[in-house]
Amino acid sequence: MSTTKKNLLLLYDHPKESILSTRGPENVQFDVPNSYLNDEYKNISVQIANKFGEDASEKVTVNEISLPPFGEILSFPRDENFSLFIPRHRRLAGKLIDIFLGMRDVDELLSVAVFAREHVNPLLFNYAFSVALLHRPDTQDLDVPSVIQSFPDKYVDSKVFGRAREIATTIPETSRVPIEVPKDYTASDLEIEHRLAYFREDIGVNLHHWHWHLVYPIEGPLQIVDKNRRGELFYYMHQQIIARYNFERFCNQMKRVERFLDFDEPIKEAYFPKLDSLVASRNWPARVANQRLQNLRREVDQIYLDIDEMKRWRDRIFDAIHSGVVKGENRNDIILTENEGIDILGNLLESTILSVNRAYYGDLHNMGHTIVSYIHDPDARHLESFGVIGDSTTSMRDPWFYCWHAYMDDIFQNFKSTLPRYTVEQLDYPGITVESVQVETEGSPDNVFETFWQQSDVDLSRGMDFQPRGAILVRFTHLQHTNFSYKITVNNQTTENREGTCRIFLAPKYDERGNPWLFRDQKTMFIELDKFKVTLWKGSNTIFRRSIESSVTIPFEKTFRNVDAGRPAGGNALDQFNFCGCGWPQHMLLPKGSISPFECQLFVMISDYAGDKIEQSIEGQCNDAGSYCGIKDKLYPDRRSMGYPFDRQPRNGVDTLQQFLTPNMRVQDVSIRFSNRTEPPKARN
Ligand code: CUO
Repeated sequence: MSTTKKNLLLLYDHPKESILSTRGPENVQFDVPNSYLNDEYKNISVQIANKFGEDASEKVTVNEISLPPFGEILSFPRDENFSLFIPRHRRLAGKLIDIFLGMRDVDELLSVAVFAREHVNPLLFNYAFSVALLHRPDTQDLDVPSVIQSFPDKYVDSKVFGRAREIATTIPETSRVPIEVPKDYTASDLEIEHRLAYFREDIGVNLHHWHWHLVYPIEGPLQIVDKNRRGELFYYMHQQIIARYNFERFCNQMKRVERFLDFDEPIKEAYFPKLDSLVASRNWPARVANQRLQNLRREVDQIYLDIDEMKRWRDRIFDAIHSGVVKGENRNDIILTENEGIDILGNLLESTILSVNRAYYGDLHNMGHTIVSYIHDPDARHLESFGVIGDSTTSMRDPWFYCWHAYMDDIFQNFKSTLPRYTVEQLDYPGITVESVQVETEGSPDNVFETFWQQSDVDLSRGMDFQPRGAILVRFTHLQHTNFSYKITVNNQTTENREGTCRIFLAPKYDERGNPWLFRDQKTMFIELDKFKVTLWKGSNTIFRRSIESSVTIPFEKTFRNVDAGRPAGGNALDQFNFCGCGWPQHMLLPKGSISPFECQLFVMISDYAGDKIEQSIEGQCNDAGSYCGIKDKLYPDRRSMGYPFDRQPRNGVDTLQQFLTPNMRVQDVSIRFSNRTEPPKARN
């Protein structure tokens, strides 16, 4: 990889500092054209460069090019908070992405990015630059740093930063010990919703959500927004988040999350994030319980939104679902078909620039995030910014996120209920029988999953500005499980070898009253654990699959990594490391379970590969976590509707999971046993 290319990644470090300061472990200094600097620095650039240059090991010359017009991008203040859910912000981001994508080569990109780095709001820069690096053909071999590296303040208790500054200035790097962040710092047990804080505030869960929205932008050049089945994936990925959240709630003796329903009712859920924004130099606003929505009149954000308008959008969307027809921009009818309808609906509800008629169906999902994020200051009279629910990098921390997305999911499920039921022929794989399913966890009885707490360290130093260099570690405590594997025996009674897709899901065995489920309720509780292709030889087959291979997750090291330490030098190991960052964190693959083992049902299905298959080569692509993230720049790797076979109402006569089964499916009772112990950090390799 060229040095220029690697230097692009240094622009992520110390986001508020001028580009003249040194950065990276090698203390690289950029030699920047004077015309690129802020007026304040132009006359003293030599002194500043010399001041930092004493420690610099390498100088990188940035070419002066004729810059494209930045226009209103520069009018967005550098110390404002930034959110993709706010139309003006996402419009500016779209323009900046366009500029970055338009640069002819990496040298030009570096040049324009250095200028932007110096003049553009750091959060806006970070988002647009990350989207550009993920999508430019010449930067595919770069590993976009996770957002926690640049903005740890979005993930770490604000109390930590005072201590971090003290350590950075007084304690030599070799003598530093990690700062421990307590597991429970945002609320007490008096707040019942706090039982779920370990899930909502998990770093990996939030980074997954941030990364998903980077890969699937709402706005920007069409070639990066218009991805294969992106509207459907918006539905499915968020549906799975709700299923996982509900599963965790059951494990904590709580009932399913109550979907948001009434725009006029007070919002019960409170949230006090205890985060400071280092960019805005303000704390993130909190929301007390029982606030009511109010119309937004925020000139500063150019948002004028009436609650009645949101109700009209909702009613039109329901009208479209019930009539099966969406009105296009020219009042033309667009049929919501069995297979593609969900994709149209996903883009329309979210909504993205792919919405078939944004003027009519509006911006329901994004504005839900926004209106609640400003509930404390709807007309900006207090000059306050938005709460964590208003930013895709932090929104999963807020309990109300799940109320809103349960509502979004309910709308999608409403549509799914109108679709034809799967027939036995669409589910069965004649001649293929799943004979047994077993979970093996080392040191445990068969069919028992094991969970516990684990500590892991993250380095904050690159996201901290105006202080001496050197790693500053914080130590988090998060959920973890013992690695396990599935052993599945399958009989192929046909006369030839066959191919299939093995689909593995997990759901609670009982509902919140302790009663067995009706299929129509249980089907939305299934969380996907894995999906992979299998070859079935004639006769008996035994399939082994390890939990770390899951098609849902990215490896543990991707979430808790130090980009420099432990990074392989090259070859296959580097390829493995360079998977894209989108994916559910491996440490959250399983729900927490409970001390007296939590009873679940593991569902395994082998579907006929002829109906699943997508013709494409995914060699060398990020394909680590295709189930929730797709495969970058490729078709979604499964032709069936996302969520198959649980995405439809069951055929007539099927009331229970047992009745739903065809011979190529099997259900195994399993349990998740939680041990309330805390393991020390895994040794870094
Ligand atoms: Cu991911 Cu609402 O879309 O947060």
